[in-house]
Amino acid sequence: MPTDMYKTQRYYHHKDFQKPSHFHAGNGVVTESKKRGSREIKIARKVLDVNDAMAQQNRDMFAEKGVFVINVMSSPGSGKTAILEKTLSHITHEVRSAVIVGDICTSNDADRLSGFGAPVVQINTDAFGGDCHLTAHVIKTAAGNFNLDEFDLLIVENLGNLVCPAEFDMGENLRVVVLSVTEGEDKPLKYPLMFRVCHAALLNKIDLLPHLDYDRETAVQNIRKVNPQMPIFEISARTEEGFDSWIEWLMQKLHG
Ligand SMILES: Nc1nc2c(ncn2[C@@H]2O[C@H](COP(=O)(O)OP(=O)(O)O)[C@@H](O)[C@H]2O)c(=O)[nH]1
Ligand SMILES: [Mg+2]
Repeated sequence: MPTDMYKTQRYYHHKDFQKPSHFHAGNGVVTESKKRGSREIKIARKVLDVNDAMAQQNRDMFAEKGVFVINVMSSPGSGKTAILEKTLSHITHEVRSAVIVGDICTSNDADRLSGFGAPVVQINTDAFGGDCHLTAHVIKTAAGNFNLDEFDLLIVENLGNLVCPAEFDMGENLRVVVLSVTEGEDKPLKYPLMFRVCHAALLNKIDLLPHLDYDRETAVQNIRKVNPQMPIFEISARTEEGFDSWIEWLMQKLHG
């Protein structure tokens, strides 16, 4: 796992500088929250280092239990939940799966993802300050709702955001970014860290292409500029076009 990637390439998270409640990942380790200038960077580094340590604990725990963890990230509305609905319907007959889904408010996504043969835990970050990403600490707590011995795959739908979730390792094995064709071709260049830390990109909503002024080649090239080797799957969660390749790749990663 390229955990050092997080240390060298991430940006410092805006709310870590401003809001004491955002230090939940620090679990009491961080005591100063309102410093200015370079001191702030020191504090943020400490928070991120604490998160990395907890992520490693999660990784060890998941490995011991034989659970493969994927972290699905994107901006709001690009189709994470829709893709996971279809993905679960393809795999749960053969892969014992569980889901953790994060949102600031509501259990809408948990409701949508229930009924596909995988138990779902919804996290609402509103309860601890409205954080715009999940952390290793939160995942550890949420995973405590499952008997991990009973599962082979844990899917995490992160909060809708192309920035902050990329900075927080949670101990996952695989990170997947979803980019829908309605978002424009330039997003990989605008939010490069997300595309750098992920292992695959899903270009979703290709059923809409006939209605859009969207340059597929440019979108793929922009992803390649940031992450030359990354597999890119062009899919539609509506029609399931492209799902065979995506599911096959996911199963290879799971069993490989
Ligand atoms: N046409 C089309 N709509 C989609 C597709 N995937 C998702 N949507 C729609 O996009 C909206 C946002 O999807 P959702 O799964 O909630 O996105 P999330 O916020 O990333 O979880 C919903 O209205 C979905 O029905 C797709 O492949 N094609
Ligand atoms: Mg969703």
